[in-house]
Amino acid sequence: MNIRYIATHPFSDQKPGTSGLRKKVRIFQQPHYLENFVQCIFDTLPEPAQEDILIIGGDGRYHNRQAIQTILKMAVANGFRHILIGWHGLISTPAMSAQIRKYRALCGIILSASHNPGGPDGDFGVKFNMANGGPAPEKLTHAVYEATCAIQEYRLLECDDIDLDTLGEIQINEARIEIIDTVTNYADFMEHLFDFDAIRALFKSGRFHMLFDAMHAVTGPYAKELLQRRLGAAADTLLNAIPEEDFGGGHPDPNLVHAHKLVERLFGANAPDFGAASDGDGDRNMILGRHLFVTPSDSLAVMAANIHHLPGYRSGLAGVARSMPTSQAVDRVAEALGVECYETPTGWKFFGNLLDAHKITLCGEESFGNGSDHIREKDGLWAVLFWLNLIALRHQPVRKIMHEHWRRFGRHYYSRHDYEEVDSAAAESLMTHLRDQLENLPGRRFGDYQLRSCDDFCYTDPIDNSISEHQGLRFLFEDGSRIVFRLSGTGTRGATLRVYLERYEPDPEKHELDTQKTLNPLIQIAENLARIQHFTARENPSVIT
Ligand code: VG1
Ligand code: CO
Repeated sequence: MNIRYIATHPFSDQKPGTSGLRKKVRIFQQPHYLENFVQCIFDTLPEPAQEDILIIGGDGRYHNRQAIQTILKMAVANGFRHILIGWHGLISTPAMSAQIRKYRALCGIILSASHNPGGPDGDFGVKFNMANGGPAPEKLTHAVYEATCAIQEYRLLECDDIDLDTLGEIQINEARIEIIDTVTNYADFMEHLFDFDAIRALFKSGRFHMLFDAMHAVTGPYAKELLQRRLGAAADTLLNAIPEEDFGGGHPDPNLVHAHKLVERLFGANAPDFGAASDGDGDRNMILGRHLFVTPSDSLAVMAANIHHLPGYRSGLAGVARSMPTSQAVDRVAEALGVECYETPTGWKFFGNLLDAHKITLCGEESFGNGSDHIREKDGLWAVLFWLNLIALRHQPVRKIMHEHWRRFGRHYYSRHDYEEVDSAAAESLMTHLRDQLENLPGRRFGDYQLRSCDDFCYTDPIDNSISEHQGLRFLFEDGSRIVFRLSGTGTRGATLRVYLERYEPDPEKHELDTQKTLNPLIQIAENLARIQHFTARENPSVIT
């Protein structure tokens, strides 16, 4: 084998964030940059045995194909003998998780910066997932980071690029490379979880119209197979279903701001019954009813309350989990059902142990992520199918489902205010300013709100007892309202401050209020506590979801 040992030098900025390593494309295009990081992943994993499988794929963004060729050549040089690659280089993050589990692979590498924009001036990223199908735990990402600080050499096989567009097998020296159809695999898998007959009947009735916005990203082919071919949705159901390297110049983040064209259709005249969207790598979802936005936190709660109706989940819930900033709506459902509700730090990697130990069936994050024990990632299209199945079974529109839910459990008004690309030092100062006040604030009154407690969230994993500190500052009020502050770990420029606001409303007469208005007193308290305008020099958030 013609393996080259290439001398390199460490880059100081290869610390993985909330979900893999994310940087500007131009940073990844520097000589040795991608190679260093990938070599450090291989160096941190155990030496691959003959039968160990590696899976590679990405969300189709600019630089995806080239990175796959490089990683493939490095993988063979590092001893992998069986490598699976997504057809056309594409694998959504949830499909990757499903493939790792299906083929019992050792690990997977996903080329994606998720919901961040793509193209030559956009972002690129590398996520790596372990044998359970989930993101590498912190212990491993730390080890990879340490390796990146010392790396001197990486291994690369000298060979031609392979053809990513033809399904089938290729042999490179002793290594077997397979181009696989993850769309068919994933769709087959979904058929076991949901009642496809009921959903087909819903579409066939002719009285139900939906729109799905793939945002020019990876879920297009999956949505086409599932919604149109297998479930019979109308041809005009899919928007932006062809993956593009720059996501059509857009920002593939399924929220009220970036998916605004879809939102306008759902809030306009002759609105369809149901709308949904997913992000760059297909793990996020947004759910819309006619003239209604379902917050991801509410979506999680509705799922928890209804999951036992669905074929794949007849045995009900073992427990649930939510990331700390996610609203407490699901906590109320868990309480009513008598199951445990776990509160974890932000990022899907913290759900892995709970899922593997069968402590939870369902989990979610406020950031448009829901998922279950079917895989170890959040899953955008799974969430869409969940809602379709629910609508089909209950014969109710989204609005009715939500109203009944709120009547039973109360409503958690919820919003996240993001201040993007602010000065990093200023953002750190704001957090320090808040941290310095933590001790003195409990018991203090802010208008109608009395502060019960506040802390810097620290998580002890109940399965392996690992500790994760500084996961966000939370302020809890006597009536159950909350304000949470944290800095994003996925941005690629400056810092992003996230302010999470939540207020509980038990009174059904008050379940149709305007979210921002009803949260306004808390928004003012957040400003008082954190002096956001002073530190960020911004008058308003850049994104409100
Ligand atoms: C964000 C979200 C977090 C999510 C992460 C990865 O992280 O807040 O909930 O798990 O993105 O999602 P941060 O650190 O920027 O807040 V994805 O779809 O980008 O893999
Ligand atoms: Co994503």
